[in-house]
Amino acid sequence: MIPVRGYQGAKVGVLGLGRSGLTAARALREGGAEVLCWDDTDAARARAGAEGFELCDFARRGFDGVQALITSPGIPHLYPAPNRHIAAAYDAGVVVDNDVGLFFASLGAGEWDSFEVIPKVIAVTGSNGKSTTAALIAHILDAAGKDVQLAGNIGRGVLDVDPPPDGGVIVLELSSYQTELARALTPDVAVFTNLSTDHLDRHGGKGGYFAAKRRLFAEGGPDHAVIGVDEAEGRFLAGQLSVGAADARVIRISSGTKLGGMGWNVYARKGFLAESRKGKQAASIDLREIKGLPGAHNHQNACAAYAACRALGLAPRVIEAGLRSFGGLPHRSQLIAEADGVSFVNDSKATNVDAAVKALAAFRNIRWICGGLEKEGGFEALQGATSAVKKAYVIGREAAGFAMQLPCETEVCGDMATAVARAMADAEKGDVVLLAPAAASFDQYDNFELRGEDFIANVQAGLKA
Ligand code: UMA
Repeated sequence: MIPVRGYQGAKVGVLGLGRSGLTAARALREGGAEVLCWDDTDAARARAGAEGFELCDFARRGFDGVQALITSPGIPHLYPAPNRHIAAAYDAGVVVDNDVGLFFASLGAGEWDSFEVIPKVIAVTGSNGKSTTAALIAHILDAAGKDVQLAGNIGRGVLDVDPPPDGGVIVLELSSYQTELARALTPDVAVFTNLSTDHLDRHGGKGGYFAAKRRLFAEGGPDHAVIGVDEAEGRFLAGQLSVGAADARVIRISSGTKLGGMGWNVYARKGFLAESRKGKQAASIDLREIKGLPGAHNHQNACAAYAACRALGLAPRVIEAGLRSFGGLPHRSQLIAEADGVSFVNDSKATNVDAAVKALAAFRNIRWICGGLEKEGGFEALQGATSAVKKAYVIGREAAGFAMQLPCETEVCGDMATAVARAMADAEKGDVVLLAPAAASFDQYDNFELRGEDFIANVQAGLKA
Protein backbone atom coordinates (compact mmCIF):
# COMPACT_ATOMS: atom_id res chain seq x y z
CA MET A 1 0.00 0.00 0.00
CA ILE A 2 1.11 3.58 -0.69
CA PRO A 3 0.47 5.59 2.51
CA VAL A 4 -1.16 8.91 1.58
CA ARG A 5 0.97 11.96 2.40
CA GLY A 6 -0.12 15.48 3.13
CA TYR A 7 -3.13 14.76 5.34
CA GLN A 8 -1.50 13.62 8.58
CA GLY A 9 -3.81 14.53 11.49
CA ALA A 10 -6.39 16.00 9.06
CA LYS A 11 -9.98 14.88 8.54
CA VAL A 12 -10.55 13.42 5.07
CA GLY A 13 -13.82 12.13 3.65
CA VAL A 14 -14.04 9.06 1.39
CA LEU A 15 -17.15 8.59 -0.75
CA GLY A 16 -17.82 5.18 -2.31
CA LEU A 17 -16.39 2.14 -0.61
CA GLY A 18 -15.75 -0.26 -3.47
CA ARG A 19 -12.34 -1.29 -4.80
CA SER A 20 -10.88 2.19 -5.10
CA GLY A 21 -12.68 3.81 -2.14
CA LEU A 22 -11.88 1.24 0.52
CA THR A 23 -8.24 1.12 -0.60
CA ALA A 24 -8.08 4.92 -0.44
CA ALA A 25 -9.55 4.88 3.08
CA ARG A 26 -6.92 2.38 4.22
CA ALA A 27 -4.06 4.30 2.58
CA LEU A 28 -5.24 7.58 4.12
CA ARG A 29 -5.40 5.96 7.56
CA GLU A 30 -1.92 4.51 7.00
CA GLY A 31 -0.68 8.04 6.25
CA GLY A 32 -2.12 9.35 9.54
CA ALA A 33 -5.37 10.96 8.34
CA GLU A 34 -8.61 10.79 10.29
CA VAL A 35 -10.93 9.11 7.79
CA LEU A 36 -14.71 9.56 7.54
CA CYS A 37 -16.47 7.29 5.04
CA TRP A 38 -19.75 7.02 3.20
CA ASP A 39 -21.36 4.82 0.61
CA ASP A 40 -24.95 4.92 -0.57
CA THR A 41 -25.37 1.18 0.04
CA ASP A 42 -25.74 -0.51 3.45
CA ALA A 43 -23.49 -3.47 2.58
CA ALA A 44 -20.53 -1.26 1.62
CA ARG A 45 -20.96 0.85 4.77
CA ALA A 46 -21.01 -2.33 6.85
CA ARG A 47 -17.74 -3.52 5.26
CA ALA A 48 -16.03 -0.22 6.12
CA GLY A 49 -17.53 -0.21 9.61
CA ALA A 50 -16.09 -3.69 10.19
CA GLU A 51 -12.64 -2.25 9.45
CA GLY A 52 -13.19 0.40 12.11
CA PHE A 53 -13.87 3.35 9.79
CA GLU A 54 -16.18 6.08 11.06
CA LEU A 55 -19.23 6.65 8.87
CA CYS A 56 -20.55 10.09 7.96
CA ASP A 57 -23.50 10.97 5.72
CA PHE A 58 -21.80 14.06 4.28
CA ALA A 59 -24.86 15.44 2.49
CA ARG A 60 -26.81 15.45 5.77
CA ARG A 61 -24.09 16.11 8.36
CA GLY A 62 -21.93 18.49 6.35
CA PHE A 63 -18.14 18.72 6.14
CA ASP A 64 -17.18 20.21 9.49
CA GLY A 65 -13.36 20.29 9.49
CA VAL A 66 -13.11 17.92 6.50
CA GLN A 67 -10.23 19.02 4.24
CA ALA A 68 -10.93 16.90 1.18
CA LEU A 69 -13.49 14.47 -0.22
CA ILE A 70 -11.99 11.49 -2.04
CA THR A 71 -14.54 10.04 -4.42
CA SER A 72 -14.82 6.87 -6.53
CA PRO A 73 -14.78 6.76 -10.34
CA GLY A 74 -18.25 5.23 -10.68
CA ILE A 75 -19.89 8.13 -8.80
CA PRO A 76 -20.89 11.04 -11.09
CA HIS A 77 -19.11 14.23 -10.00
CA LEU A 78 -20.47 16.55 -12.71
CA TYR A 79 -22.59 15.00 -15.46
CA PRO A 80 -25.35 13.97 -15.80
CA ALA A 81 -25.55 15.55 -12.31
CA PRO A 82 -23.16 15.54 -9.34
CA ASN A 83 -23.87 12.98 -6.64
CA ARG A 84 -25.54 14.77 -3.68
CA HIS A 85 -22.50 14.37 -1.39
CA ILE A 86 -20.18 15.79 -4.05
CA ALA A 87 -22.57 18.67 -4.73
CA ALA A 88 -22.52 19.40 -0.99
CA ALA A 89 -18.69 19.35 -1.01
CA TYR A 90 -18.65 21.88 -3.88
CA ASP A 91 -21.07 24.08 -1.93
CA ALA A 92 -18.90 23.84 1.20
CA GLY A 93 -15.71 24.63 -0.74
CA VAL A 94 -14.18 21.25 0.14
CA VAL A 95 -11.46 19.94 -2.19
CA VAL A 96 -12.68 16.98 -4.30
CA ASP A 97 -10.01 14.51 -5.43
CA ASN A 98 -9.69 10.79 -6.10
CA ASP A 99 -7.33 7.91 -5.33
CA VAL A 100 -5.31 8.58 -8.49
CA GLY A 101 -4.60 12.17 -7.39
CA LEU A 102 -3.55 10.90 -3.95
CA PHE A 103 -1.34 8.26 -5.57
CA PHE A 104 0.67 10.73 -7.64
CA ALA A 105 0.91 13.19 -4.74
CA SER A 106 2.15 10.47 -2.36
CA LEU A 107 4.52 8.41 -4.51
CA GLY A 108 8.25 8.97 -4.08
CA ALA A 109 9.47 8.44 -0.55
CA GLY A 110 12.73 9.75 0.94
CA GLU A 111 14.36 6.37 0.33
CA TRP A 112 14.32 7.13 -3.42
CA ASP A 113 17.38 9.32 -2.69
CA SER A 114 19.48 6.16 -2.43
CA PHE A 115 18.00 4.43 -5.53
CA GLU A 116 20.16 4.01 -8.60
CA VAL A 117 17.14 3.94 -10.89
CA ILE A 118 14.17 6.05 -9.80
CA PRO A 119 10.89 4.09 -10.12
CA LYS A 120 8.76 4.91 -13.13
CA VAL A 121 5.01 5.16 -13.65
CA ILE A 122 3.44 4.32 -17.00
CA ALA A 123 -0.22 5.39 -17.30
CA VAL A 124 -2.46 4.12 -20.09
CA THR A 125 -5.73 5.73 -21.18
CA GLY A 126 -7.96 5.67 -24.29
CA SER A 127 -11.36 4.29 -25.22
CA ASN A 128 -10.47 0.73 -26.18
CA GLY A 129 -7.50 -1.53 -25.63
CA LYS A 130 -6.23 0.15 -22.49
CA SER A 131 -6.56 -2.95 -20.27
CA THR A 132 -4.78 -5.15 -22.78
CA THR A 133 -2.12 -2.51 -23.41
CA ALA A 134 -1.49 -1.97 -19.69
CA ALA A 135 -1.37 -5.71 -18.99
CA LEU A 136 0.89 -6.25 -22.01
CA ILE A 137 3.33 -3.56 -20.86
CA ALA A 138 3.42 -5.13 -17.39
CA HIS A 139 3.97 -8.57 -18.92
CA ILE A 140 6.84 -7.42 -21.16
CA LEU A 141 8.56 -5.64 -18.27
CA ASP A 142 8.06 -8.64 -15.98
CA ALA A 143 9.47 -10.99 -18.63
CA ALA A 144 12.44 -8.61 -18.94
CA GLY A 145 13.14 -9.06 -15.22
CA LYS A 146 11.78 -5.72 -13.95
CA ASP A 147 9.87 -5.38 -10.69
CA VAL A 148 6.46 -4.35 -12.04
CA GLN A 149 3.01 -3.79 -10.54
CA LEU A 150 -0.28 -3.28 -12.41
CA ALA A 151 -3.27 -1.34 -11.02
CA GLY A 152 -6.04 1.16 -11.80
CA ASN A 153 -9.15 0.64 -13.90
CA ILE A 154 -8.00 -2.93 -14.48
CA GLY A 155 -9.49 -3.88 -11.09
CA ARG A 156 -6.96 -2.93 -8.41
CA GLY A 157 -7.10 0.40 -6.59
CA VAL A 158 -3.98 2.42 -7.41
CA LEU A 159 -3.09 2.96 -3.75
CA ASP A 160 -3.07 -0.79 -3.21
CA VAL A 161 0.34 -1.19 -4.90
CA ASP A 162 3.45 -1.56 -2.75
CA PRO A 163 6.01 1.25 -2.64
CA PRO A 164 8.18 0.41 -5.68
CA PRO A 165 11.77 -0.72 -5.14
CA ASP A 166 14.92 0.63 -6.86
CA GLY A 167 14.22 0.38 -10.62
CA GLY A 168 10.58 -0.68 -10.10
CA VAL A 169 7.79 0.21 -12.52
CA ILE A 170 4.09 0.80 -11.82
CA VAL A 171 1.72 0.44 -14.77
CA LEU A 172 -1.69 2.09 -14.37
CA GLU A 173 -4.77 1.75 -16.53
CA LEU A 174 -6.73 4.99 -16.12
CA SER A 175 -10.31 5.64 -17.23
CA SER A 176 -11.72 9.04 -18.18
CA TYR A 177 -13.62 9.00 -14.87
CA GLN A 178 -10.29 8.79 -13.06
CA THR A 179 -8.25 11.26 -15.14
CA GLU A 180 -10.98 13.92 -15.12
CA LEU A 181 -10.90 14.35 -11.35
CA ALA A 182 -7.34 13.55 -10.21
CA ARG A 183 -5.63 16.69 -8.87
CA ALA A 184 -2.15 15.27 -9.54
CA LEU A 185 -1.38 13.34 -12.75
CA THR A 186 2.35 12.99 -13.31
CA PRO A 187 3.26 9.70 -15.03
CA ASP A 188 6.72 9.32 -16.59
CA VAL A 189 5.23 7.72 -19.70
CA ALA A 190 1.61 8.32 -20.73
CA VAL A 191 -0.21 6.31 -23.39
CA PHE A 192 -3.33 7.33 -25.35
CA THR A 193 -4.56 4.32 -27.31
CA ASN A 194 -7.51 5.71 -29.31
CA LEU A 195 -10.79 7.58 -28.97
CA SER A 196 -14.31 6.48 -29.82
CA THR A 197 -17.69 7.43 -28.37
CA ASP A 198 -18.23 6.07 -24.86
CA HIS A 199 -19.36 7.34 -21.45
CA LEU A 200 -20.87 10.45 -23.10
CA ASP A 201 -23.40 10.91 -20.29
CA ARG A 202 -20.59 11.29 -17.75
CA HIS A 203 -18.64 13.90 -19.72
CA GLY A 204 -21.33 16.02 -21.35
CA GLY A 205 -20.46 14.69 -24.82
CA LYS A 206 -17.42 13.57 -26.81
CA GLY A 207 -15.48 16.82 -26.31
CA GLY A 208 -15.76 16.45 -22.54
CA TYR A 209 -14.72 12.82 -22.78
CA PHE A 210 -11.60 13.72 -24.80
CA ALA A 211 -10.80 16.62 -22.45
CA ALA A 212 -10.91 14.22 -19.49
CA LYS A 213 -8.39 11.89 -21.15
CA ARG A 214 -6.16 14.75 -22.30
CA ARG A 215 -5.52 15.79 -18.71
CA LEU A 216 -2.97 12.96 -18.53
CA PHE A 217 -0.83 14.91 -21.01
CA ALA A 218 -1.27 18.37 -19.52
CA GLU A 219 1.49 20.95 -19.31
CA GLY A 220 4.63 19.73 -17.56
CA GLY A 221 3.39 16.24 -18.35
CA PRO A 222 5.08 12.95 -19.09
CA ASP A 223 8.68 12.51 -20.29
CA HIS A 224 7.28 10.42 -23.13
CA ALA A 225 3.79 10.48 -24.65
CA VAL A 226 2.72 7.47 -26.73
CA ILE A 227 -0.20 8.61 -28.88
CA GLY A 228 -2.48 6.59 -31.16
CA VAL A 229 -2.92 8.75 -34.25
CA ASP A 230 -5.61 6.77 -36.07
CA GLU A 231 -8.27 9.34 -35.07
CA ALA A 232 -8.25 13.13 -35.44
CA GLU A 233 -8.11 13.58 -31.65
CA GLY A 234 -4.86 11.59 -31.41
CA ARG A 235 -3.28 13.51 -34.31
CA PHE A 236 -4.31 16.79 -32.68
CA LEU A 237 -2.89 15.73 -29.30
CA ALA A 238 0.40 14.50 -30.80
CA GLY A 239 0.76 17.78 -32.69
CA GLN A 240 0.03 19.82 -29.59
CA LEU A 241 2.60 17.97 -27.50
CA SER A 242 5.42 18.12 -30.09
CA VAL A 243 7.76 21.07 -30.43
CA GLY A 244 8.73 19.92 -33.94
CA ALA A 245 8.49 16.98 -36.34
CA ALA A 246 11.56 15.27 -34.83
CA ASP A 247 10.50 15.69 -31.18
CA ALA A 248 11.26 12.27 -29.66
CA ARG A 249 9.18 13.02 -26.58
CA VAL A 250 6.11 11.99 -28.61
CA ILE A 251 5.92 8.48 -30.04
CA ARG A 252 3.14 8.18 -32.61
CA ILE A 253 1.51 4.79 -33.07
CA SER A 254 -0.90 3.45 -35.67
CA SER A 255 -2.59 0.25 -36.68
CA GLY A 256 -2.87 0.26 -40.45
CA THR A 257 -1.04 3.43 -41.48
CA LYS A 258 2.67 3.60 -42.32
CA LEU A 259 4.04 6.53 -40.33
CA GLY A 260 6.96 8.42 -41.85
CA GLY A 261 8.91 11.61 -41.23
CA MET A 262 11.69 12.41 -38.79
CA GLY A 263 9.76 11.63 -35.62
CA TRP A 264 9.60 8.48 -33.50
CA ASN A 265 6.92 6.13 -34.82
CA VAL A 266 5.66 2.61 -34.17
CA TYR A 267 3.06 1.17 -36.52
CA ALA A 268 1.57 -2.16 -37.55
CA ARG A 269 0.72 -3.02 -41.15
CA LYS A 270 -0.20 -6.36 -42.69
CA GLY A 271 0.66 -8.13 -39.45
CA PHE A 272 4.11 -6.60 -39.00
CA LEU A 273 5.12 -4.06 -36.36
CA ALA A 274 7.73 -1.52 -37.41
CA GLU A 275 9.60 1.15 -35.47
CA SER A 276 11.06 4.14 -37.27
CA ARG A 277 13.09 7.00 -35.89
CA LYS A 278 14.66 9.97 -37.63
CA GLY A 279 13.50 8.55 -40.95
CA LYS A 280 15.17 5.14 -40.46
CA GLN A 281 13.57 1.79 -39.65
CA ALA A 282 14.84 0.61 -36.25
CA ALA A 283 13.06 -2.74 -35.83
CA SER A 284 10.39 -5.04 -37.27
CA ILE A 285 8.37 -7.80 -35.60
CA ASP A 286 6.03 -10.39 -37.16
CA LEU A 287 2.83 -10.25 -35.07
CA ARG A 288 0.79 -12.68 -37.17
CA GLU A 289 1.43 -15.84 -35.19
CA ILE A 290 1.06 -14.32 -31.71
CA LYS A 291 -2.07 -16.07 -30.41
CA GLY A 292 -2.60 -13.71 -27.48
CA LEU A 293 -2.86 -10.67 -29.82
CA PRO A 294 -5.21 -11.43 -32.76
CA GLY A 295 -6.53 -8.70 -35.05
CA ALA A 296 -5.66 -5.14 -36.01
CA HIS A 297 -6.92 -3.74 -32.68
CA ASN A 298 -4.53 -5.99 -30.78
CA HIS A 299 -1.75 -4.98 -33.15
CA GLN A 300 -2.43 -1.41 -32.07
CA ASN A 301 -2.16 -2.56 -28.43
CA ALA A 302 1.17 -4.23 -29.32
CA CYS A 303 2.42 -0.96 -30.87
CA ALA A 304 1.43 1.03 -27.78
CA ALA A 305 3.07 -1.45 -25.40
CA TYR A 306 6.19 -1.68 -27.58
CA ALA A 307 6.51 2.12 -27.67
CA ALA A 308 6.03 2.48 -23.90
CA CYS A 309 8.70 -0.17 -23.23
CA ARG A 310 11.07 1.45 -25.75
CA ALA A 311 10.55 4.74 -23.90
CA LEU A 312 11.88 2.97 -20.78
CA GLY A 313 14.92 1.80 -22.75
CA LEU A 314 14.12 -1.86 -23.43
CA ALA A 315 15.70 -3.42 -26.53
CA PRO A 316 13.40 -4.44 -29.45
CA ARG A 317 14.29 -8.14 -29.14
CA VAL A 318 13.50 -8.14 -25.40
CA ILE A 319 10.11 -6.57 -26.12
CA GLU A 320 9.47 -9.06 -28.93
CA ALA A 321 10.05 -11.98 -26.53
CA GLY A 322 7.49 -10.45 -24.14
CA LEU A 323 4.92 -9.97 -26.92
CA ARG A 324 5.30 -13.61 -27.95
CA SER A 325 4.72 -15.01 -24.45
CA PHE A 326 1.64 -12.84 -23.73
CA GLY A 327 -1.39 -15.05 -23.14
CA GLY A 328 -4.03 -12.31 -23.48
CA LEU A 329 -6.55 -11.13 -20.90
CA PRO A 330 -9.80 -12.81 -19.91
CA HIS A 331 -12.84 -11.41 -21.77
CA ARG A 332 -10.70 -9.72 -24.47
CA SER A 333 -10.35 -11.76 -27.68
CA GLN A 334 -10.00 -14.76 -25.35
CA LEU A 335 -9.89 -18.07 -27.21
CA ILE A 336 -11.77 -20.34 -24.81
CA ALA A 337 -12.23 -23.55 -26.84
CA GLU A 338 -11.70 -25.18 -30.22
CA ALA A 339 -13.79 -28.19 -31.25
CA ASP A 340 -14.45 -29.81 -34.65
CA GLY A 341 -12.84 -26.87 -36.42
CA VAL A 342 -15.02 -24.29 -34.61
CA SER A 343 -13.36 -21.68 -32.38
CA PHE A 344 -15.07 -19.98 -29.45
CA VAL A 345 -13.89 -16.49 -28.55
CA ASN A 346 -14.95 -14.43 -25.53
CA ASP A 347 -14.72 -10.66 -26.09
CA SER A 348 -17.28 -9.68 -23.44
CA LYS A 349 -15.22 -6.51 -22.83
CA ALA A 350 -16.47 -5.21 -26.21
CA THR A 351 -19.01 -3.08 -24.33
CA ASN A 352 -19.39 -0.48 -27.09
CA VAL A 353 -19.96 -0.59 -30.85
CA ASP A 354 -16.43 0.49 -31.72
CA ALA A 355 -14.84 -2.32 -29.68
CA ALA A 356 -17.20 -4.83 -31.30
CA VAL A 357 -16.29 -3.54 -34.79
CA LYS A 358 -12.62 -4.16 -33.97
CA ALA A 359 -13.36 -7.69 -32.73
CA LEU A 360 -15.38 -8.43 -35.88
CA ALA A 361 -12.43 -7.32 -38.03
CA ALA A 362 -10.15 -9.86 -36.34
CA PHE A 363 -11.98 -13.03 -37.47
CA ARG A 364 -13.73 -14.66 -40.45
CA ASN A 365 -16.93 -16.78 -40.65
CA ILE A 366 -18.35 -15.30 -37.48
CA ARG A 367 -21.38 -16.49 -35.54
CA TRP A 368 -21.76 -13.28 -33.57
CA ILE A 369 -23.36 -13.20 -30.11
CA CYS A 370 -24.22 -9.59 -29.32
CA GLY A 371 -26.71 -7.34 -27.58
CA GLY A 372 -27.36 -5.92 -24.13
CA LEU A 373 -27.79 -2.42 -22.83
CA GLU A 374 -27.39 -0.10 -25.80
CA LYS A 375 -24.91 2.78 -25.45
CA GLU A 376 -25.14 6.30 -26.85
CA GLY A 377 -23.66 6.84 -30.28
CA GLY A 378 -25.82 4.46 -32.31
CA PHE A 379 -24.90 1.67 -34.71
CA GLU A 380 -23.52 3.64 -37.63
CA ALA A 381 -20.01 2.25 -37.15
CA LEU A 382 -21.36 -1.24 -37.87
CA GLN A 383 -22.15 -0.34 -41.50
CA GLY A 384 -19.63 -2.30 -43.57
CA ALA A 385 -18.21 -4.02 -40.49
CA THR A 386 -20.29 -7.18 -40.59
CA SER A 387 -19.13 -8.70 -43.89
CA ALA A 388 -17.49 -11.62 -42.00
CA VAL A 389 -20.64 -12.24 -39.93
CA LYS A 390 -22.68 -15.26 -40.99
CA LYS A 391 -25.40 -14.52 -38.46
CA ALA A 392 -25.95 -12.51 -35.28
CA TYR A 393 -27.52 -14.20 -32.24
CA VAL A 394 -28.94 -11.36 -30.18
CA ILE A 395 -29.22 -11.34 -26.39
CA GLY A 396 -30.45 -8.72 -23.90
CA ARG A 397 -33.73 -7.49 -22.52
CA GLU A 398 -34.31 -5.42 -25.65
CA ALA A 399 -32.95 -8.07 -28.02
CA ALA A 400 -35.65 -7.60 -30.68
CA GLY A 401 -35.04 -3.82 -30.90
CA PHE A 402 -31.26 -4.35 -30.91
CA ALA A 403 -31.50 -6.96 -33.70
CA MET A 404 -33.50 -4.61 -35.92
CA GLN A 405 -30.60 -2.17 -36.02
CA LEU A 406 -27.96 -4.68 -37.17
CA PRO A 407 -26.92 -4.73 -40.84
CA CYS A 408 -26.73 -8.55 -41.06
CA GLU A 409 -28.86 -11.68 -40.67
CA THR A 410 -30.09 -11.92 -37.07
CA GLU A 411 -31.86 -14.28 -34.71
CA VAL A 412 -33.42 -12.93 -31.52
CA CYS A 413 -32.28 -15.26 -28.72
CA GLY A 414 -32.83 -13.18 -25.58
CA ASP A 415 -30.46 -14.99 -23.23
CA MET A 416 -26.93 -16.38 -23.41
CA ALA A 417 -27.91 -20.06 -23.11
CA THR A 418 -30.19 -19.81 -26.15
CA ALA A 419 -27.68 -17.77 -28.16
CA VAL A 420 -24.82 -20.20 -27.52
CA ALA A 421 -27.02 -23.24 -28.26
CA ARG A 422 -28.30 -21.71 -31.52
CA ALA A 423 -24.82 -20.61 -32.66
CA MET A 424 -23.36 -24.04 -31.88
CA ALA A 425 -26.16 -25.78 -33.76
CA ASP A 426 -25.50 -23.64 -36.86
CA ALA A 427 -21.67 -23.60 -36.69
CA GLU A 428 -19.63 -25.34 -39.40
CA LYS A 429 -15.92 -26.16 -39.63
CA GLY A 430 -13.92 -22.92 -39.88
CA ASP A 431 -16.51 -20.81 -38.03
CA VAL A 432 -15.80 -18.61 -35.00
CA VAL A 433 -18.49 -18.26 -32.34
CA LEU A 434 -17.68 -14.78 -31.04
CA LEU A 435 -19.17 -13.00 -28.04
CA ALA A 436 -18.62 -9.28 -28.76
CA PRO A 437 -21.78 -7.63 -27.39
CA ALA A 438 -21.40 -3.99 -28.62
CA ALA A 439 -23.36 -3.11 -25.49
CA ALA A 440 -23.10 -2.89 -21.72
CA SER A 441 -24.05 -5.93 -19.66
CA PHE A 442 -26.08 -4.30 -16.91
CA ASP A 443 -29.53 -5.29 -18.24
CA GLN A 444 -28.77 -8.97 -17.55
CA TYR A 445 -25.50 -9.13 -15.54
CA ASP A 446 -23.72 -7.20 -12.76
CA ASN A 447 -20.68 -6.65 -15.02
CA PHE A 448 -19.03 -7.73 -18.29
CA GLU A 449 -16.90 -10.32 -16.47
CA LEU A 450 -20.00 -12.27 -15.33
CA ARG A 451 -21.40 -12.07 -18.88
CA GLY A 452 -18.16 -13.55 -20.25
CA GLU A 453 -18.16 -16.29 -17.63
CA ASP A 454 -21.76 -17.17 -18.52
CA PHE A 455 -20.69 -17.47 -22.18
CA ILE A 456 -17.80 -19.76 -21.22
CA ALA A 457 -20.02 -21.93 -19.00
CA ASN A 458 -22.60 -22.31 -21.78
CA VAL A 459 -19.94 -23.17 -24.37
CA GLN A 460 -18.38 -25.76 -22.06
CA ALA A 461 -21.78 -27.29 -21.28
CA GLY A 462 -22.62 -27.37 -25.00
CA LEU A 463 -19.32 -29.07 -25.89
CA LYS A 464 -19.86 -31.76 -23.21
CA ALA A 465 -23.45 -32.51 -24.31
N1 UMA B 1 -21.69 4.37 -5.00
C1 UMA B 1 -22.31 5.29 -4.18
N2 UMA B 1 -23.11 6.24 -4.78
C2 UMA B 1 -23.29 6.30 -6.13
C3 UMA B 1 -22.65 5.35 -6.96
C4 UMA B 1 -21.84 4.39 -6.35
O1 UMA B 1 -22.15 5.27 -2.96
O2 UMA B 1 -24.01 7.18 -6.61
C5 UMA B 1 -20.84 3.34 -4.36
C6 UMA B 1 -21.32 1.92 -4.65
O3 UMA B 1 -22.32 1.54 -3.73
C7 UMA B 1 -20.04 1.10 -4.47
C8 UMA B 1 -18.96 2.10 -4.83
O4 UMA B 1 -19.53 3.40 -4.91
O5 UMA B 1 -19.84 0.62 -3.17
C9 UMA B 1 -18.43 1.68 -6.18
O6 UMA B 1 -17.55 2.62 -6.68
P1 UMA B 1 -17.09 2.47 -8.20
O7 UMA B 1 -18.29 2.26 -9.08
O8 UMA B 1 -16.22 3.60 -8.51
O9 UMA B 1 -16.34 1.06 -8.23
P2 UMA B 1 -14.98 0.56 -7.59
O10 UMA B 1 -15.26 -0.79 -7.04
O11 UMA B 1 -14.32 1.54 -6.72
O12 UMA B 1 -14.17 0.32 -8.93
C10 UMA B 1 -13.50 1.42 -9.54
C11 UMA B 1 -13.71 1.33 -11.05
N3 UMA B 1 -15.14 1.37 -11.36
C12 UMA B 1 -15.66 2.26 -12.21
O13 UMA B 1 -15.01 3.08 -12.78
C13 UMA B 1 -17.14 2.18 -12.46
C14 UMA B 1 -13.12 0.02 -11.58
O14 UMA B 1 -13.20 0.01 -13.00
C15 UMA B 1 -11.65 -0.06 -11.16
O15 UMA B 1 -11.14 -1.31 -11.59
C16 UMA B 1 -11.52 0.08 -9.66
O16 UMA B 1 -12.12 1.34 -9.24
C17 UMA B 1 -10.07 0.09 -9.18
O17 UMA B 1 -9.38 1.20 -9.67
C18 UMA B 1 -14.21 -0.87 -13.57
C19 UMA B 1 -15.01 -0.16 -14.64
O18 UMA B 1 -16.12 -0.60 -14.95
C20 UMA B 1 -13.55 -2.07 -14.23
N4 UMA B 1 -14.51 0.90 -15.28
C21 UMA B 1 -15.18 1.60 -16.34
C22 UMA B 1 -14.88 0.96 -17.69
O19 UMA B 1 -13.84 0.27 -17.82
O20 UMA B 1 -15.66 1.19 -18.64
C23 UMA B 1 -14.71 3.06 -16.39
